[in-house]
Amino acid sequence: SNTQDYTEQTVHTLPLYLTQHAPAAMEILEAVEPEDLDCVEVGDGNLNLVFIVTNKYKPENQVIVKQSLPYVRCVGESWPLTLDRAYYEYQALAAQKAACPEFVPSLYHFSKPNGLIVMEYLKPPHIILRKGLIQGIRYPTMAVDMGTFCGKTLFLTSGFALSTTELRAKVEMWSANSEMCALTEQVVFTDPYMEATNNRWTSPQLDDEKKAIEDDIELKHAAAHYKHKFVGSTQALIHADLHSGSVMCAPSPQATYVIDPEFAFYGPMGFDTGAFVANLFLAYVAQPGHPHRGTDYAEWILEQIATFYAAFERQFLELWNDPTAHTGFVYGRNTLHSPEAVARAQQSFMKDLLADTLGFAGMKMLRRIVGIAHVEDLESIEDADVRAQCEKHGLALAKTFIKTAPLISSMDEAIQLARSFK
Ligand code: ADP
Ligand code: SR1
Ligand code: MG
Ligand code: MG
Ligand code: MG
Repeated sequence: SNTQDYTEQTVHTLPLYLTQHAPAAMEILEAVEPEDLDCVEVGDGNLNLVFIVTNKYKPENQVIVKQSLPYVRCVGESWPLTLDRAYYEYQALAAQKAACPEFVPSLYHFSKPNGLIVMEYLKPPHIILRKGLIQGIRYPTMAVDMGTFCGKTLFLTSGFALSTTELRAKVEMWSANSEMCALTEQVVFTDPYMEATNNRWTSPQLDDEKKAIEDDIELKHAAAHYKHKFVGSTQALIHADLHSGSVMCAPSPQATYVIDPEFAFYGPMGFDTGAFVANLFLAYVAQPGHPHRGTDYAEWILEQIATFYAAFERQFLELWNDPTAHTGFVYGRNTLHSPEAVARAQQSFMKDLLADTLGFAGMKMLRRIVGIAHVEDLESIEDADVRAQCEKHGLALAKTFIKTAPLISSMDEAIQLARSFK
């Protein structure tokens, strides 16, 4: 990507930038002059800058500005990364908003050369779901909302809704987000299975576990299968970073929003459903490190996994059964129309999708325990021995999912495995 026309924004430069280049954002802010605006930088993700911009005179008028840096924020300038990720994030937010408007923030401005997006500010009491889970908050509709989001976005961007020609055009466009895919290929599918300087784990408690991963041919064989599928499958426009840090929720009235789809591309549906359940399973295995929540909060998390997946399947099949939504070539209605044929197609497709979900979930759990980027659910456990116990539980579950996903017959069975591995 081209950094020639790029200016990294600061809290001091952003007011003038918005005044000169982002009229729609200024209209939302109801502001005219740079002096009307206050900015703070609040980014807590691994990659980018995020600013909250406020109209000083009408403090309820606020927007979010997200800007790509020409490198990976949590590593530094030694790991360059394309500014174009903002372009794919903007396009993915627009596509997800079209498929599922209720759970996606509104967009106000985009600059490709500056890698900069202005969008709706999700105000407090909205917080990042991961932080809510760490606080022990129970969200009444979050799991159903996320199932609905995945069901709509994955079905409606896939060959279930598109012709072969339409799908190929989308695949071509999204294939260019390859630098972001390459990052995932490295940090999720490769580095955790070998000696790599980026890897990190609770040491010495997990030293033997890490070595065992590198020596486990069956595990590495299965991991290679999922890497191949990640690279080769073009099922749907996937978010591709759908962890609990990419979801913002308010508790009551409950609201749910999905943010941060900068890794989006045409990939396997199970990578999104798998990422989401992986992060709930990680929150679950972390519970002994957060004892004041009590065991019933751990059970509540497991219930959310079941509720999410049931809502996802319900939404997906509802669209499949609707002739105005199922207009694409996959299991096309021209040849498969008898109730028996449809039932058979639905059963076999959903079985394969469950296996992908669990396999990718295992991959996403394992990388968060021995790879470069960890999760706060586990990192916030200060006692290293307690944390290592939780991480061992997570690794055992992850390895079982990676090696045996096609043999696990339901999400309830996967949840039962999580309970039994304690
Ligand atoms: P990164 O790509 O660096 O992970 P994110 O898009 O996840 O960046 O944003 C980082 C943080 O900024 C989020 O964890 C959240 O706290 C805050 N944030 C991002 N977008 C919004 C938004 N639309 N409304 C409110 N807060 C947001
Ligand atoms: C350098 S790895 C950083 C990670 O953070 C992003 O949100 C993705 O999950 C990526 O793998
Ligand atoms: Mg993020
Ligand atoms: Mg991101
Ligand atoms: Mg992840």
